[in-house]
Formats: sequence, structure tokens, C-alpha cells
Amino acid sequence: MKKKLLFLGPPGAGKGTQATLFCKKYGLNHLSTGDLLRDEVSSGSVLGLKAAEVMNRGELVSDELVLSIVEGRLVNENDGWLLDGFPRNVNQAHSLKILLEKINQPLEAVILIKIADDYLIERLLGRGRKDDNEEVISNRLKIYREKTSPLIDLYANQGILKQIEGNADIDVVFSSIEKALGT
Ligand code: B4P
Repeated sequence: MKKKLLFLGPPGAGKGTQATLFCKKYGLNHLSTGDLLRDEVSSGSVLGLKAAEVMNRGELVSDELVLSIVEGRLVNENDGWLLDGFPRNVNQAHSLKILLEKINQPLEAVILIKIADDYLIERLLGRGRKDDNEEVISNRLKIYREKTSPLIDLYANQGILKQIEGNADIDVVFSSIEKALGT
């Protein structure tokens, strides 16, 4: 089974939901940069306070901060891992490539969870996190299109991208992911 994975998709596609289920079932280390950043915010650190301002606007926090968070957690991770919400731009993808080469753990598959904007907005408004209001959601979608969506071609060109339909029940999406990964 592939054990070095990345879940990609727009905000609210269900990356976090599916990654949590998948890691529980298959015993992978779940690395969610969104969750790790929210932990940093809750800790009340200076970095956390800075990150909170950016996240509440729906923008991406600095690559430097995100990279430092990921790097510390990927080193010595031999049991397999699932990246959720990282990388989110070409620069982060480039840094990830260098990091994975350094630790000799190449990315094996990328799951793209596809879903139309209308469903995303409805879901995120329903979730009701601090950064889930209409204005911030539309900014997050804009940033996804501009900064994150170029990663789709990047991983497709490497031959490791698998596309999944995200507009279905949670267990149906989960089965599609398992099928795509051949688990
Ligand atoms: P994230 O925490 O990554 O969150 P997200 O993209 O908004 O949501 P996700 O796709 O995980 O959806 P979820 O499963 O929760 O990012 C938040 C912020 O952190 C970013 O805006 C940015 O500021 C910052 N950040 C994170 N990573 C960064 C990085 N690498 N660089 C810079 N900044 C970064 O699902 C959403 C809702 O839908 C839930 O309520 C869920 O219950 C529901 N749902 C899920 N699947 C469903 C289904 N199949 N049917 C119906 N509802 C479903």
C-alpha cells in the first residue's frame, strides 16, 4: 500500500475529514497544516497571533512558518504520512520536494478531491469556523484558484495524481479514495 500521500483540493472539499478517517484506518501520520496552525494560534504564541490574522482573512500564512512546522514532523517518520492542506502553492511544493529528497521519502500519490464552489460554500458556512464566513470563503476560493490549483498539473505531469469526486456522502468519497489507491 502507498504510504506517502497528499490530499489536495479546495477549502471545504473534505481533505481534513477524509484524511482523518484514512489515517485512523491505515495507521498513517496525519499532517494537517491547518490543524497545526490552529494549535499554534491556541497556544497564544507570537507566531500564532500573526498566523491568526492571516487565516481570519482567508489568506495563506507565510511559507517559512508552514515549512518549519512540516519539516520538524516529517523527519524520522518511517511509518508513512498523509499531508493534508500542504503544499498550497508552487513554492511550498518545491520546498517539499527538496525536503523529501533529503530524507529519501518520495511522495507516492496525490488525491485531488474535486467539488464545485456552490457545494463548498454551503458546507463551510455549515461548519462555522472563525474563517468560515462568505467574504473570507470567497477569498479562500480565489487564493485556491490562483496559488494552489497549479499544483494539479504539476503532480499530474509526475504521473501520481488521482482525481476523486468530492460531492458525495463521506463514506462514498472514502471508498473512492481507497479504490484510487488500490487499498
Ligand atoms: P485547512 O484547515 O486546510 O481547511 P480547509 O481547506 O478549509 O478544509 P478541508 O478541505 O480540510 O475541509 P473539511 O474536511 O474540514 O485551512 C485553513 C486555513 O489555514 C487556510 O485558509 C490558511 O489560512 C491556513 N493554511 C493551512 N495550510 C496552509 C499552508 N500550507 N500554507 C499557508 N496557509 C495554510 O470539510 C469542511 C466541511 O465539510 C466540514 O464541516 C465537514 O464536516 C463537511 N464535509 C466534509 N466532507 C463532506 C461530505 N462528503 N459531504 C458533506 N459534508 C462534508
